[in-house]
Amino acid sequence: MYQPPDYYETDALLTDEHKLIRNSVREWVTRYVKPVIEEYAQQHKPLPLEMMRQMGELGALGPFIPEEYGGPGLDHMAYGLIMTELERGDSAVRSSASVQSSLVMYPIYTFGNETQRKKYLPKLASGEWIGAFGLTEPDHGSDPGSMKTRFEDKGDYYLLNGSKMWITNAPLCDVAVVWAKDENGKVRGLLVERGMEGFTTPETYHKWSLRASATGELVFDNVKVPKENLLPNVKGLKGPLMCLNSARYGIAWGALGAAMECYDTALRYVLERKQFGRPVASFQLQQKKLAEMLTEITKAQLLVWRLGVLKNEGKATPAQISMAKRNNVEMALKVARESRQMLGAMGITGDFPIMRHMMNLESVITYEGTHDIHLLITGMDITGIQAFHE
Ligand code: TGC
Ligand code: FAD
Repeated sequence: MYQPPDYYETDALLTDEHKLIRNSVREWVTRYVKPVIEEYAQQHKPLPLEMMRQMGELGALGPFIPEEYGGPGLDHMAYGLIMTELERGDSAVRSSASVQSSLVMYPIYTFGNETQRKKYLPKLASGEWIGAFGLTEPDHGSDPGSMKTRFEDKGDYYLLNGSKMWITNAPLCDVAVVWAKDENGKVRGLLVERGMEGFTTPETYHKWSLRASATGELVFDNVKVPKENLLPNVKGLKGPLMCLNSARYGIAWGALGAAMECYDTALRYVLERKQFGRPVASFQLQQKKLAEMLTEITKAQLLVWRLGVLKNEGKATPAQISMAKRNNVEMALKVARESRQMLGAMGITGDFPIMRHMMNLESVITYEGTHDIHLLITGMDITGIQAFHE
C-alpha cells in the first residue's frame, strides 16, 4: 500500500484504531477514487453518489458523531486522518465529506433537538442523504454577518426569502442547513429540504477548480419552512462560525493529503526522468525543492497532530484552527506548484494528479475563510484588535 512521507515518525503518535481507519480510507481512495477522479475532473462532472454511500460505510461521514445517531463515534484525530486520505485523492472528495460531517451533521447534532437528530443524522451518516451548508451569499462572503437572507414568522410556518451562492453539493442536496436572519436580525439555522416549494438549487458551471464537485446556489422564493425545522439551540453568527471551526480543522488535515500526493509524484518522476545523462533528482536545484517540500510537509504534519490533541481535549481555539488551515493550505499550494515544475511539460497533463490538486487548492485557499481573513483572525488574537471593519 502507498506509504506517505512521515519524516518525523508521527505514525508512532497514533493509536492502532487511528491507523486502522486511516489505512481503510487510504485503501478505498487508492482502489476507487484514484482510477476515476481525473476523468470526472476533466469532464467537470460531480463524483457519483455511490461514493458518498461508500464513504458512509467507511465511517468518513460524521466520524465524530456518536453511534446512537448512526456515526462511528471516533475522535478528532481520526477525523483529521480521514480528511488527509480523502484529499490525497481529490479535494472534491474531501469537500463532500467535510460539508456533510462538519457543516451539516455537526450543527444538527450540536444545535438540533432530539427529533431532528434522529430524523437526519443516520441518513447523512450512511450517505443516503446529501447535505449542504448555506452561509455565503452573492454579496456577502467574508462578511457573513451582513447576510440578506431572511425569514418571517407566519404563525404556522416560517417564510424564507433570499439566496446563497458558492454552495458545495447544492445541486445534489436533500437537506440544506441554511443560515438566515429572523425578524430581529438574529442569525438562525433552518433545515430546508429538497421538494419544499420555492426552493431551487441551480448549478454553477465553468469552474477551473474542484471540477469533480457540484457547486451551486440555494434560492429561496417564499419558501414555507415548517417550524420544527428551526435549529433551536443556537442564535447569532457564532452558530455557523462554530461549524466552520470543525470544517477548517478538517481542511488543515486535508491539505496535507494533497501536498503529500504532489510531493510523492514529483519524487518518483525525478528519480526516473533523465536529462543531460543523469536523473533529474541528481541536480542540486531539484534536491533543494524536494528537501524544502518535505520540511514543510513535516512541519504541517506536526501542527495538525498537536491541534488534534488539543481538539480531543476540547482546547483547540478558533484562532489556532485558523493558523493551521492557513498554513497548511498555503503549504500545499506551494508544494503543488513546485512539484508541477519538476515534471516539466508532463506536469500540466492529466496523466499526473498535480495540476488537478493545484487548481483545487485555489478554492481551498479561498473557502472556509480566505487566506487573508485567517491572517486577520491571527492578528486579532495577538493584538486583541479586530481589523475587519469599523
Ligand atoms: P464577530 O463579531 O467577530 O463574531 C460574531 C460572533 O461569533 C463569535 N465568533 C465565533 N464563534 C465560534 N467560532 C468562531 N470561529 C468565531 N468567530 C467569532 C463571536 O464571539 C461573536 O459572538 P457573540 O456571542 O459576541 O455574538 O464577527 P464578524 O462579523 O466581525 O466576522 C468575523 C469573521 C470575519 C472572522 C468571520 O465572519 C469569518 O470567519 N469570515 C469568513 C467567512 C467564512 O469562512 N465563510 C465560509 C463559508 S462555508 C464554506 O466556505 C464551505 S466550503 C466547504 C467545502 O467544500 O469544504
Ligand atoms: P470576498 O469576501 O468578496 O473577498 C474578496 C477578497 O477580499 C478576498 O481576497 C478576501 O480575502 C479580501 N477581503 C475581504 N474582506 C477583507 C478584509 N476585511 N480585510 C482584508 N481583505 C479582505 N460557502 C458556503 O457558505 N457554503 C459552501 O458550501 C461553500 N462552498 C464553496 C465551494 C467553492 C468551490 C468555493 C470557491 C466557495 C465556497 N463557499 C461556500 C464560499 C466561500 O466560503 C467564500 O468564497 C469565501 O468565504 C470568500 O468569500 P467571497 O468569495 O465572497 O470573497
